Amino acid sequence: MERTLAIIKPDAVERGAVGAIIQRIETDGLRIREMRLVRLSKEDAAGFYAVHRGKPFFDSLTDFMSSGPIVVLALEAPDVIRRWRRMMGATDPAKAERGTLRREFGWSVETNATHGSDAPETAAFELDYFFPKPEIPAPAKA
Ligand code: 3AN
Repeated sequence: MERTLAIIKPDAVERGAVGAIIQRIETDGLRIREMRLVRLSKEDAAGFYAVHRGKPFFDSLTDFMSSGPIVVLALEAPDVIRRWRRMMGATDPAKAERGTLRREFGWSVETNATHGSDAPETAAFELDYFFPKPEIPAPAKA
């Protein structure tokens, strides 16, 4: 069993696509283990996208990711990292295959509706960034 961090980005939340995207997740058999609506500060976005610091699109990307609420989810399923990325499609919605979320809900290479971790190491970092510990603690021993 594997976990990944999925984000419904500000453009998709603004467009009212949260329900449609979550329905796709459930229909595809991915389990939602955690889910929250959050609003990132620019600093939060910079921390999350630290691997992209120094790239030409970093400033604009962190502006965009802090421009409105996002939905963060911990998804669980066998091979979920690859499966969720396949559901999202290519980074550029214009190049994403028909039927993928970015093709359907994305607008540009930056405002591309969804995010998904790209490897087990990044999934571990990204899941911990938003869900550092279980929100509801395990029950105390009786
Ligand atoms: P992916 O999300 O498909 O793994 P990455 O990791 O290359 O793509 O990029 C992370 C995010 O940075 C993308 N989801 C997109 O929002 C933004 N991004 C990537 N490349 C560009 C670009 N050339 N111009 C603007 N934003 C970009």
